[in-house]
Amino acid sequence: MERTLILVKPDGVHRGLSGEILRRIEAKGYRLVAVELRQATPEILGRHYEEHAGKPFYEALVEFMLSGPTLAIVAEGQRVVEGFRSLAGATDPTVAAPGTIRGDLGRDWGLKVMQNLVHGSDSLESAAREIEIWFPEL
Ligand code: YYY
Ligand code: MG
Repeated sequence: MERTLILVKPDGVHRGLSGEILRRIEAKGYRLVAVELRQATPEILGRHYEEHAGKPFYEALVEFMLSGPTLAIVAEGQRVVEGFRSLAGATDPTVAAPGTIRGDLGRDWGLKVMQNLVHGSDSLESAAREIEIWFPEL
């Protein structure tokens, strides 16, 4: 069965939205395989965001992701990779469609990096790679 890696980023945990985000994943019908509150490390983030290394927002992104705990989730279901990206909405929360996690719960805070509450793997290959990073035991 298809699996994806979802993160409730430090802004979502700090704002008390972990439960609301888990509720939306479950209400959609996906199964929770693993849920763990974790403090990310530079090592984990270097691997997780390797595709963004060198981009203008990279340092701010890593700093933000180190700023507090992250809720790491593995969810399972048919087409869950695509399905969770759809639930999450567009990267920029200002333009993410209402009804999505980012569109309903996120906004621009005028910071160097977009704080957009969640991460979701963007392909089957990314999902396998990211699940191995966050949950090597799975
Ligand atoms: O997959 P997704 O999270 O929607 O976006 P990515 O293009 O993978 O970027 C990762 C992360 O970096 C994004 O969630 C916010 C931040 N970011 C940014 O702050 N500014 C950009 N122009 C692009 C991405
Ligand atoms: Mg991405």
